Amino acid sequence: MRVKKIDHIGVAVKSSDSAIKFYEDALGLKSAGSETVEEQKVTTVFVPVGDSEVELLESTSPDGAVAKFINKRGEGIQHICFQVENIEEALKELKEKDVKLIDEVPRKGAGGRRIAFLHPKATFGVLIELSEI
Ligand code: CMX
Repeated sequence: MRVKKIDHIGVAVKSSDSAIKFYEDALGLKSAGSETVEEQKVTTVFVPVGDSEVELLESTSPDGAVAKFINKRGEGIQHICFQVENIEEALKELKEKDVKLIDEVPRKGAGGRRIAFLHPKATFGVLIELSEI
């Protein structure tokens, strides 16, 4: 598999409106609009930063993964996303290497991208997302 770059860093927030204000007013960045991904019970706001992005994540439901994360750990970095050349090939290779996967087949993420998560228990406590553009 080939990891091309850090695509984005996902940050779990209680209110994306408040968080956007900080990124725009304090840091001078510009958000690229929001999108709700119903399947993941989350509203995402991407904030481009150079060649990478910050993804603000607000849960749409108290039982969503992001709401559960905030309840347990508070707001903060929820995942790191690596952009890969070929997501099926990457998942196949990781499975062969016995890496615990959350998604054995890609699912649909924000922007219609194909994504898959690796389990944080297998990745030294960091939820890793793979994404293929
Ligand atoms: N980073 C690191 N560790 C995490 C974590 C995260 N984001 N989320 C959960 N964990 C840890 C928990 O702390 C817990 O550890 P302990 O057993 O030591 O207490 C363990 O993983 C299991 O967590 P849980 O709360 O008991 O179980 P969940 O039902 O919340 O499942 C997970 C956890 C990772 C499998 C689930 O959140 C998941 O499938 N995540 C992938 C999807 C996702 O996060 N989508 C949101 C992002 C949307 C996007 O970018 O498009």
